[in-house]
Amino acid sequence: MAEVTLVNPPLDEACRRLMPVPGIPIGLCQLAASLRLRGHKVALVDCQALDLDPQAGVEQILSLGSRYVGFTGNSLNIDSAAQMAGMCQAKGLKTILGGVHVTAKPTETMFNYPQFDLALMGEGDVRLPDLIEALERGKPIASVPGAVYRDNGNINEIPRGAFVRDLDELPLPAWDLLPDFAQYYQPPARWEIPRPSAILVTSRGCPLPCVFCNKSVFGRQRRFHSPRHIINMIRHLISEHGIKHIAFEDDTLVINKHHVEQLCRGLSESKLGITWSCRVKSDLLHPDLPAFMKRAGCCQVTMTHLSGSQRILDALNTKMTVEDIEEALGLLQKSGIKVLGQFVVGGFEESEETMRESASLIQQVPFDDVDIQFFNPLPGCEAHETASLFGRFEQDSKSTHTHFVPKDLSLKQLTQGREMLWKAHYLKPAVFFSCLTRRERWPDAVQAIRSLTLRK
Ligand code: B12
Ligand code: SF4
Repeated sequence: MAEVTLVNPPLDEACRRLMPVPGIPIGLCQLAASLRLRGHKVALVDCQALDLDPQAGVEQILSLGSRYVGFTGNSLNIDSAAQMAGMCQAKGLKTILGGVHVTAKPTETMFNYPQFDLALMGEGDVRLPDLIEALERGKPIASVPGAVYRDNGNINEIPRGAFVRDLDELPLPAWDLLPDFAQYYQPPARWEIPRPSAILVTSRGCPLPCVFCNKSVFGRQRRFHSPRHIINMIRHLISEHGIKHIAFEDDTLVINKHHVEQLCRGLSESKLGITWSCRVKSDLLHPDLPAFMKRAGCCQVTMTHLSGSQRILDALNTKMTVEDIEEALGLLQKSGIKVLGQFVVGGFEESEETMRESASLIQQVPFDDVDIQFFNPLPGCEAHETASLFGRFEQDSKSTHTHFVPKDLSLKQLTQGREMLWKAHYLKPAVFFSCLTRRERWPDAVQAIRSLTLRK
């Protein structure tokens, strides 16, 4: 019988459509490993991977017979987490919340969601085992740094302790608690990434000032797993789960040139026979790195937070220039690495003109693929606090989704702008032809044909 069940709550339908591939809940795997290290029995229910609605998720939790149930919650699944917690609470389980949403807004979250008995702010690696042991031994909750709890109608926040200083001291994530990798966590076939693949996050904290970034959990100081530890994790994933590809989801893997060089050297020397991909912020890519990365097995890079308008890049304080984007793309492709351009529309100061600038950049430069996301200033980032100065939040009439709509645009114009960016990519003759001729890219072809029917 598991003593603690950790839960990844479902996203609503609208978010699922935006993010069709479930990501591995790395935080929960990491917490499960830390709990096990301290002798606790743990189970994990990933509602996103198993496509469980709250009711079905709770049935699974109850069947595991735990006394404690820990939910991870971001701002997009906090409601479903609370719905599940309410059902668990009614059955006498102690419900605990952690993750990015409650860390950003602790008192407000506990006030709005009485379904959670307790919460923990920040990194839970050391603190969640501390909390479970305090509960088991009847010790005061106030003795646990980062705890948030109710006391006589008040909500108390205990100051957080220090960050985990040496990430290598953490145990390997408990990937064994997840449902089968090959079945549940695979990227779309059109990305042509070797399968099965797994996500890794190998660093925490970021000193940079992008206004849409929530740094509440990990702070501003960059901490890295050593290349040796990263290679150990990969070896384990290969031997236990047959992994053939690693997607490094760190926002800024390339922030430290020396670290990337060492990692690449380690990957090359250990001859693991895998490929890998990562995310790159264009201005941080040192010109020497792409060749190194390619030799070490990097086959694809996602260039993040893009806009073709300098005005938007500046308004979001990305510190990037349009030239940085063009230069990074050229360097990566010259080294034989495919590039996915991840554009954001609807940022502060977005207008029809700035969206046309993005469409024009997409037309002019040869991204291998693009992804277009709506800007979403969620709780915990600077942009959430200043959003009302630059626009408003509007409900999408076709879903429960809320969009940020900048001052100079209507929601319809914003949606049309996003279509215009898709169209700029998919209607390029080379891209359109490759969509039609390769079966795995047929969903892209459908997207392209849809964008042909776009009415302005
Ligand atoms: C990797 C990543 C992804 C990956 C993998 C996500 C996953 N399932 O783990 C992918 C690409 C799939 C992804 C998708 C999305 N992501 Co994301 N992602 C990240 C990133 C860069 C790192 C997260 C991570 O794995 N960290 C490593 C692990 C160890 O940390 P962790 O999960 O936070 O867990 C620690 C603590 O939070 C805490 N904790 C967590 N859960 C619990 C539970 C309990 C009970 C306790 C006590 C403690 C606790 O302890 C853990 C260990 O220390 C963060 C950036 C960031 N700074 O956090 C954004 C971030 C979390 N993502 C974000 C968003 C918005 C999304 C999407 C909605 C984006 C989209 N539009 O598609 C989706 C939805 C995700 C989902 N499935 O619900 C936002 C969330 C903002 C917010 N206010 O909610 C962040 C903060 C980025 C940002 N904008 O600032 N994401
Ligand atoms: S978005 Fe990425 S680069 Fe910008 S502050 Fe956040 S982690 Fe750092």
